[in-house]
Amino acid sequence: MRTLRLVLGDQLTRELSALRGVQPDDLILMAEVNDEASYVPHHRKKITFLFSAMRHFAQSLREEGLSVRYVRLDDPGNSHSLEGEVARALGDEAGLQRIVHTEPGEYRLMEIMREWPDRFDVPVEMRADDRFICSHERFARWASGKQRLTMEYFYREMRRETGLLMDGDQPEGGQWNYDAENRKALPSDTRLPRRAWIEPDAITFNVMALVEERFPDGFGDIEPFGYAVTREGAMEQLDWFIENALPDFGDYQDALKDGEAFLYHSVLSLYLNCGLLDPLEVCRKAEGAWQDGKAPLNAVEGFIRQIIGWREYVRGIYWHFMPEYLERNALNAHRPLPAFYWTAETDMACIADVVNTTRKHAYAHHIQRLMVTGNFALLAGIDPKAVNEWYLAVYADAYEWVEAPNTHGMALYADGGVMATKPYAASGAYIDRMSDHCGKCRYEVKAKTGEKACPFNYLYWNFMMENEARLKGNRRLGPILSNLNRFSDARREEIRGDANRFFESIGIARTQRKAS
Ligand code: FAD
Ligand code: DLZ
Repeated sequence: MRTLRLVLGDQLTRELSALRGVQPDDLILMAEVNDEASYVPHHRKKITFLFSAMRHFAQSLREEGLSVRYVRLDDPGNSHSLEGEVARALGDEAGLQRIVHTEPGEYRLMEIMREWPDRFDVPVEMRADDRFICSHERFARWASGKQRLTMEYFYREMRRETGLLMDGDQPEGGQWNYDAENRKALPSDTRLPRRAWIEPDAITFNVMALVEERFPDGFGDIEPFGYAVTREGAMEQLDWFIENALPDFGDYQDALKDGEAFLYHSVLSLYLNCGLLDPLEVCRKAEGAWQDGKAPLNAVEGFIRQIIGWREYVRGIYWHFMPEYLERNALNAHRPLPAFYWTAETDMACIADVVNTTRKHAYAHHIQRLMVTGNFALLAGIDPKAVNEWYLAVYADAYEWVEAPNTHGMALYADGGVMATKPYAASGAYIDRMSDHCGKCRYEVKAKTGEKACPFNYLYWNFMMENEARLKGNRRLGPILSNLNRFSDARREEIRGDANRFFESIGIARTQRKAS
């Protein structure tokens, strides 16, 4: 039966369920469309990366002798929606008798695709996305009847099921989790490994020109471009990481350093999320490095936990709780996103550094996302919808299934505690301990209030004051709220005054956090 097989931009693997059983006379459809390229104002490097990876993947399928209909963004006749392109392919190509595709990674597209059996005159088969270790059914089984969906327990089940770092039914080394060893600040004389970036080829240069022409005012630098856009390139990046950065990944996982975007992080999420790398193969390579004595257990366990633990868990949370999940706003946060999330024009050195990194690379590492821009948005009470849109737009690895639980749940606590047992709120002292930003900042991290004080300091207490009633039942915040309880009215007034003046100065005082 001649089949139309749709492959999305984040489904670039020959192992994709939609390609299983593909025949030479089938037609594989891939399409660059405005609906996908513009549903948030994507970073221009993200679009460049994905279009180039799509074009390379299409080329590899053709080299295999398969037939591919590849629609470019500037092709005349492009309908600019995935549904429109499926309809056009069915109209233009004779003899297509069914449609096969793999479920999408975002709820908004799932809603559209669920309607396809009624939209098209041929049968439509939507297959599960089995690039993940944990299926939707498996996650639902795990979650069923639990009061708290604790990542650590989910992770242990994934360890048992994959056999990764297992010695029989016990964890290698006797512990499941070595996080306590993984919280070191970076010594000032550290020589970071030099990344081996990949030179753009002709396909990537063409895409760069297209993106420049179509998105002239879009956010983010297109050049220099050094990301891999093929499976082979992504494998090289994986090998580089295992050899050069994995051994120190654990120790400095939480560190921040001014001007250094990557430290010992893998920079593999963009490849994992679009299909160029497979999560299990990545974990097995890391495990192999430990077995060969090339990387310590705290590093390898920490790295594997991010992938078979956090990555699988957030996907489970997303599909388990959508669509209601993103409607939640547990802390009733309504201030608009400050302009400096796009411009980097702020005197807060830590935020300027993360936004600059983001603009350059469409990348920031986890602690930058969580404890700098995420923490600021939490403390300042920024509307979760605006924050989610920003994170979904600016990172090359961002798709809603992974972005939303991390942002909405972990960083903003907007889900009311599904992901985190308490808000990840931190004052300037945390950033000072984990980074060298504060020494370069015009604000004083040791000052708690006043014009020179680090805004994270008074915003921290202002956040606790604004949410005192909402959070008072949270036992993990007990000591902090008891401390707040002892603040005099004058001290509270001073903090509130500093916070309001600061909100005024960055142009976000108009919409206040609404009373609970
Ligand atoms: P490493 O630090 O080297 O970690 C290894 C791998 O583990 C990553 O490649 C990634 O696949 C996985 N991983 C690590 N942490 C997480 C996590 N919390 N959730 C899911 N996977 C994880 N990750 C995305 O892939 N896409 C996003 O859109 C995204 N948005 C985020 C938004 C916020 C507010 C926060 C706090 C985190 C977000 N993350 C997101 C998770 C994490 O920050 C990135 O996966 C990580 O920074 C990617 O860089 P890396 O490949 O160097 O990761
Ligand atoms: C992110 C993205 C972009 C920028 N452009 C396209 C595109 O033109 N065509 C396409 O098939 N996919 C694109 N994507 C990825 C999709 O947005 C992604 O498949 C969905 O968000 C589901 O995860």
